[in-house]
Amino acid sequence: MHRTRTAAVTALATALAVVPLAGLAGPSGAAPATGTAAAPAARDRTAPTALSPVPRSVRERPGHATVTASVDLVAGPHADAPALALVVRALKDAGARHVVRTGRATAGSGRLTVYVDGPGARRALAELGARGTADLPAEGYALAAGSGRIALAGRDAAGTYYAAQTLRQLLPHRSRPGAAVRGTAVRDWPATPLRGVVEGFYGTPWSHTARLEQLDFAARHKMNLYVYSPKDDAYLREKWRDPYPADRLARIEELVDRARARHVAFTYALSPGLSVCYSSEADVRALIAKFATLWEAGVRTFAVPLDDISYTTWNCAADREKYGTGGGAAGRAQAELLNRVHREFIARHRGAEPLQMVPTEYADLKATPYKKALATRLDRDVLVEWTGVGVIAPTLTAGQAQQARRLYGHPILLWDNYPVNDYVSKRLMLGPYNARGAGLPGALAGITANPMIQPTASDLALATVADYSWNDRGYDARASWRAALDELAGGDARAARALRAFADVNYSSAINPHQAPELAAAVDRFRADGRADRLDAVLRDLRDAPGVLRDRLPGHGFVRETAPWLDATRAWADAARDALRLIEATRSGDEAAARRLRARIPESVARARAYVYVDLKGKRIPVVVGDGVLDTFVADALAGRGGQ
Ligand code: LOG
Repeated sequence: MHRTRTAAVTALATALAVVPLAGLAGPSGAAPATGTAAAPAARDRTAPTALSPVPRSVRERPGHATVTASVDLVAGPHADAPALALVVRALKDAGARHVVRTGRATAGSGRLTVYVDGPGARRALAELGARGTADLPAEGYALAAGSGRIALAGRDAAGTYYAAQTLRQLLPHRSRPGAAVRGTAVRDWPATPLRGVVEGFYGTPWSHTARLEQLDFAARHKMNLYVYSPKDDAYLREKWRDPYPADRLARIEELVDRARARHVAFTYALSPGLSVCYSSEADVRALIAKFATLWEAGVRTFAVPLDDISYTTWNCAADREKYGTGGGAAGRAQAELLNRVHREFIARHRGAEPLQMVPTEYADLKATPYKKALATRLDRDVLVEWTGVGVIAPTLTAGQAQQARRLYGHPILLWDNYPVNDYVSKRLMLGPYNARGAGLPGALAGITANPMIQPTASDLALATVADYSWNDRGYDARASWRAALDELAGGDARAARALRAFADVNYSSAINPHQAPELAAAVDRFRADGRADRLDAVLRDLRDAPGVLRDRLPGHGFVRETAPWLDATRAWADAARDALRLIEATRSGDEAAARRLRARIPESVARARAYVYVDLKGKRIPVVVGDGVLDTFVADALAGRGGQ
């Protein structure tokens, strides 16, 4: 995971540069945003963004393709409609005025021709010296640019869509035609079939808008799964038998439609475990009936999570009589229920995806009667979710995933509890996905990440999960994280710097054990060289970061969601700057200044500790930032231990 930039990444940076052509710098500001509604307005950029996820292979090739005012689009008869829409938008964002769908390219027209799938794309790829899609894995794609044309082709519809997503990143943002894109050939495919997010935490569920935005975000990052499973939505747990009121169902329908248009499978997860009677025919019917209403709403992927329930006490006497007691009995009961859902619902609906389930034992690799019962009795096609060794697995390897596969006897869908913060809601987890070994995605049916209660703030970590899940071998946690900061900042360099300083003090978690790595390094440097001016500059930037973010990203979900942490960051940075002054005053023997600072610092600290996050139940939870670094620095200074 902690790899240096690979040759592929470096090659990429050069291959994707837009050819600088004299006099082409257009006026800024006119390009419409391609991102979500919440994304900050896109600005003109002459260089394309780095490709993320990093493709399997990117080659530079001779020639270039210029975005002309009018572009010919030659699409195969079955070309994916969302992919085509995305290609058109990306071309217009790059300065094209018209994109005209046509049967074949007109030789010598001087117009850029873009081929998407079909015989045209096949021929154009060959002419550009790129291989076709025949031997690519599912969702793979080939893309080539050069000699006045661009060709995209997918192994399947999703592959074409991902080719279009890559084209979107490859093209610059321009408000007028003329940008020239260097000759490039990309060949790419995912490391694991399912990649996405499981909204599976306790606490305030995401809003409807946040979910819609999440689906857009997923698509941009080549993720294809969203599991709808918030623990505090009563219709999914306590009231699992109850039908939805019309307005709620309409909202789910909207999510399903958005997901479909983004090649994301919307998974509806119903958790009956708090009250289900496994041997009750009525309960089996109720579960299937609820799924049937969701099928009508367009859902094609279903899950039955049975985590965080008791499997030693039954919900009805009939179960004890039928199954007996113990883990093996629970495994049998669950397998029977799920098999009925599988056989009587999933198998009878054409187009339904394999059922997913979360076992009650989901966080270890111990051989138990419960797992044995699932392995031997649960229908083969059902995917079993598993969190790794530990609910929050500090590390994960391909070997562990293979062992889980053997133990549960089913394909394993990783439910990774990162960056979820429901168990430490005082904390934001803004660091990258880490400590997951190379080769892990290939041993799994997929990777889903359980996010924070704060949806937009989760994007930093989720972008890195997406990068890892798509291409673990090309994954560089810090490079991926920096790309995520830039994306969240909407290409605004000042906002990106402020975001980085803020994310640094909200970095630590089970998978990133060191808090505030950049600030801690600055403090260490100061301890070594005594250069207070340098540390003060770092602390000043940290102090200003919340204001910069509020100014540069007004109304952005990120600044709304992180408000108490932003306030605490500013207050802690103030306290730390005073602590630094105290160290300096003491060193220079300025007793009066030292006394004044000593009196003032505890007040700043008290203020810094007073900012709270208010949870779903109204509980006020003081937030932490830079813990172990900022507080320690201040405490050391007060104790006279701060200097060299
Ligand atoms: C829950 C999950 C929760 C997470 C972290 C699973 C499968 N279930 O211990 O809803 O967000 O821990 O607190 C869980 O992880 N159980």
